[in-house]
Amino acid sequence: MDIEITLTAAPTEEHSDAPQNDHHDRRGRRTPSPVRGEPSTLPPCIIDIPQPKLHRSPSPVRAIPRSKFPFPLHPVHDAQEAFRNRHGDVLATQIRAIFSASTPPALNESQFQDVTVACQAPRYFNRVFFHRCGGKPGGVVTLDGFERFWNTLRNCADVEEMCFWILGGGKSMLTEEDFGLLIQDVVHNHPGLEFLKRMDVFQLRYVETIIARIFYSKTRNTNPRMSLREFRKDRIYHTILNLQQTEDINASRDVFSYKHFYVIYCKFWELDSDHDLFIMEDALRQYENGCLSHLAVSRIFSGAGRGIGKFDAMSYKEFIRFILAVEDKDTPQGIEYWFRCLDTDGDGVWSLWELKMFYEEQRARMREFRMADPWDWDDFSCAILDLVNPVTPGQIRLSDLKRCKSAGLVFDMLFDIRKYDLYLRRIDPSFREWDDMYVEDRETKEKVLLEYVMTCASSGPDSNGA
Ligand SMILES: [Ca+2]
Repeated sequence: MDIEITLTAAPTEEHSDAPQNDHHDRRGRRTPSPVRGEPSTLPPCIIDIPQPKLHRSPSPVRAIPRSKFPFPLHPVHDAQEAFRNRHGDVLATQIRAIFSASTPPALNESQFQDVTVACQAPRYFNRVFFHRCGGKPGGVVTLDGFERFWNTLRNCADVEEMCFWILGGGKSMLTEEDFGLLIQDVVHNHPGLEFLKRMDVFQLRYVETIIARIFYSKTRNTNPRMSLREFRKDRIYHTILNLQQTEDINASRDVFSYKHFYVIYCKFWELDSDHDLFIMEDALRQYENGCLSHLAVSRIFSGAGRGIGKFDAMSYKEFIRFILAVEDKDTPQGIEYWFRCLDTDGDGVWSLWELKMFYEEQRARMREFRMADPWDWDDFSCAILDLVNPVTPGQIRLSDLKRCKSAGLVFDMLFDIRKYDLYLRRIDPSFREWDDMYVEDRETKEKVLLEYVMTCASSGPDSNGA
C-alpha cells in the first residue's frame, strides 16, 4: 500500500480514488455526471435462456458420508498432493544429504539456507526456520532437531501454510513478536539494506515499522493476532518471496519500502521534540501544520481509532497506524479508523449531532484561514448525506462509508483542513493549470518525495535515532 504524504503546498492525488462519475462543485456538492443516465448496475437480463432439462440418474442414489465440517478445510488439488509428496522420501533424502555433507552433521544459520531453499521456503525465512529447529544465535541445528520440527509441518496444504507454521512455531495465530526474526533476517542480509548495518537504532525502528504496517494492513486490524486466512489474503509469503528477487528495496512500494519508513520516522521525529519516542496530544495537533481539528486529535488519544483504551502519550507504533490512516483515508483500514473516531458515543452510527460537533470546529478554522465561504450546517449536512447516500436516511454507518467511494473526502470535509483545502483548489478551474504542473506527472511527484527525504536526511535524526 502506498503512503500518500503531502510534502509541499502542492496538491497531491489523495482523492484520485473518488468516483469517476461523481463531480463536485467548490463546496464538495455532487453535481450531475457528464455521462448522463449511465446505469450503475448491469441492465436486467431480458433474453429467454432455455432451462436445462433435469435427467434422473438410473443408478441408485449413494449416501454421501457426512463431513465433520460443512466444507473441506483445504481444497484438494494436484498442487497440494504434489507438495505433500515432496514432504516425503524425496525431500527427506535431499535434506539428509545436506546434513551429511557437514562434519559433524549439524548446520549453522548460514549453512541452513540450503535446507530452507530445499523446503521451498523464501530465503528470508531462514533465520526463523533455523530457530524453530532448535538453532540458537551462533549455534547449530542437528538433523534430529530439523526432523522434530519438520514432522509438525507434514499436514500443511502448501508452502504458504508451511511458512505460516514456521513463523508461529505451531501456533494457529501469529502475533507481532512472531515476525521479529523474519524481519531481522531481511534487515541483516538484504543487499539493499547494507547501509543500515551500523545503525542499530534505525534497524530497530525499521523492523518496528514493517511489523506495524503488516498488522495495520490485515483484514481485522483491531485484532492483534493474525490468522492463516489473513496471512494468505495479505500475500505475506509472496511479499517476502519478492524481496529475494529485487536488490533495490525501495523499488517495491510495499511494507518494506525504506523510503516510506524514512518519511514516517522523520514525521514522528519532528513532533517528538524531546525524542523519548512518545508524542503528547499537543504535539500531534502540530501534525502537518495543524491540519487536524482538536476534536479529531482528542478522539485519537481516546483510543477510539483502534478500539483501545485512552492513552496520554502516543508511541511510535501507534503513530505509524495514525499516519497510515490519515494519509490514506480511503483504504478500508483508514475508513474504519476514522469512523470509530467520529462515532463519539460508540453506537456504530454517525448521527447528525456527532457530525455537527466536528463541522463546527472545521467551519471556525475555515473562517480563521480565510478559506472559501464555509457552508452553514444545513447545507453542509445535505452535502455529506448526498455524498454518502446512507441506507437509513440521517444515519451513516460504516458500510455506507465503505460503499460510497467518497469516504476520504467526507473525512477531509469534517476534520482535515489541509486536504479539504487542496480538494477545493483542485476543483477550482483557476488553480487547475498550477495544479497540473505538480500532480499530473507521477515522476515529478516521486522527485518531490525524494527531495523531501533528502531534506529530512540533512536536518533529521542521526544514525543513533537521537
Ligand atoms: Ca454515534
